Amino acid sequence: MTTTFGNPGSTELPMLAEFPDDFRYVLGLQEAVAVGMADGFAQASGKPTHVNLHTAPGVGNGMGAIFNAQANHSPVLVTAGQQVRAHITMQANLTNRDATRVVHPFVKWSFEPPRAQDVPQALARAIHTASLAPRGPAFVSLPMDDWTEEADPESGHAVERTAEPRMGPDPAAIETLAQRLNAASNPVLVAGPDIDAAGAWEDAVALAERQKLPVFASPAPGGGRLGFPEGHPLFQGVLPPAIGPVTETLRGRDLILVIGSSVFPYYPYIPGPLLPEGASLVAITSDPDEAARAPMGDVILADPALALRALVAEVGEANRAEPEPLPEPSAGEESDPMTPTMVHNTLAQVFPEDGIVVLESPSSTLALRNQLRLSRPGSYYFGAGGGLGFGLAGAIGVQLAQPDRPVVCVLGEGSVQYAITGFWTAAAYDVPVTFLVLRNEEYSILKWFADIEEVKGAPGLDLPALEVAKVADAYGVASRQVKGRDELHEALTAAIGSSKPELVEVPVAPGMSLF
Ligand SMILES: Cc1ncc(C[n+]2csc(CCOP(=O)(O)OP(=O)(O)O)c2C)c(N)n1
Repeated sequence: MTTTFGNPGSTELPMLAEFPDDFRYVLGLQEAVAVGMADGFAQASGKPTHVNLHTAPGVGNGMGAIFNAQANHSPVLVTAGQQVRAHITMQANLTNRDATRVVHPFVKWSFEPPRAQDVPQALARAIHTASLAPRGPAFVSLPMDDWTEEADPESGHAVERTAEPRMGPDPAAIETLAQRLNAASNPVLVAGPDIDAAGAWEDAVALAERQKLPVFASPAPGGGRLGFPEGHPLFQGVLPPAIGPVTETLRGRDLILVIGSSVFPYYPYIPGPLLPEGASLVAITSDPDEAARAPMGDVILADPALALRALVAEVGEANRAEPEPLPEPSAGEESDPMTPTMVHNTLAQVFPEDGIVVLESPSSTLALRNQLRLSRPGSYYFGAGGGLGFGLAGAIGVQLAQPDRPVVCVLGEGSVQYAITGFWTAAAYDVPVTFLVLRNEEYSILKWFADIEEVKGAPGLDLPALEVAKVADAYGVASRQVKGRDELHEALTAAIGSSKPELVEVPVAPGMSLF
């Protein structure tokens, strides 16, 4: 861990004193951005990542992003400065009162060391906690006078130990599952985000091909990463996110195998039976909480990669008919302004083989997935928690962790606002993300939800004249406003090829785009 994201205050300065030359500090101008960058970096590097926040108000600003990091299963070590120990009991100014309680529901562990000498061990424990399944943020509050104390000479043991995170499945459970798969007449695989995090793409493909399984991606709102190549002939699309429609989509299946996903990240509430008639469900997850809270189905608790490898070794070649592949994506009708579908179709034409998408354009999520059909591991990051702000900030972290792969961050102009100061960090640190902003002058997805929820007359859903390109320019990110397919094609090609962060803003027709 040699990269620290953060926003400093007086309570953090002692920690940053004599900052080592072989570490790098990446400044976020607001804590939600610092945490979002750390989240993206942690996911794209696969390594625990440090973010340092300013005592109570800084932690408060970061909370939405800590919530997102938890939903993303992102191994983030969150530290925050604290008043000097002699000041805490009298609650002097800037004391982080109940420091460990505030973040509690959004982290796996929150702690303030009882003695200065315990700081190294507390940090080591937090890093291991964040890195073990299910991965997620851990928090340590650090009184600012601890940094001048001598560490316990024995603390090196705590810091140097390793904890191998992968747990294998029960072989008997895998054998039973293999028998169920072999015996099923119409099984299906639902691939979730933790397949990507576990590095298990090839294993998921091997299982699907061997068993001729049609594959769906787990529902988009909670599917922060892709668990299966979306251009593969067995890929059948993204499951809808609500109870009734999931069951409708899976009707006729007798065995539903879910790997690396909660069952399921439902939203909105559209009731219905949890399973189609005659179907049973088995989920494989490394998260005991996901295992416990699933409303139906059996669970095997294990690392998705190890479980998939064990299963592939156990199942036979199936003799089933392969499903029809999805039809080729169509760009749809020309219009002025363009549809989001046409925008993503244009992006697909210029999108590099090794490109990465970080997505936060709520009303065009499914259109982007369908048009790009990303088919390489580690190519897609989406805020699984649903809190806006992950996209812009996370993209900067992803690009810093993957400097050799071009990152395209696709944003709605509303979503941009939750992490807008991230533009400064991208410019100041020369992080060459391409930002593509879809400008529809409204919160399109909320209008769509209003229809579903039969809400009429809700205020606050329009965004007239929100000048993202001009604001990004002011932060130092070179920006262009383009219109139509040719201009967009040309601007995206230039921005993706550039070694600097650049932004392309394009007006789009409002409304939900599903394809
Ligand atoms: C932190 C946070 N606040 C509010 C919301 C509610 N919300 C969900 S989508 C959305 C609108 C996003 O607008 P925009 O990025 O322009 O995308 P569009 O819906 O137009 O595609 C809002 C406000 C949220 N998800 N997260």
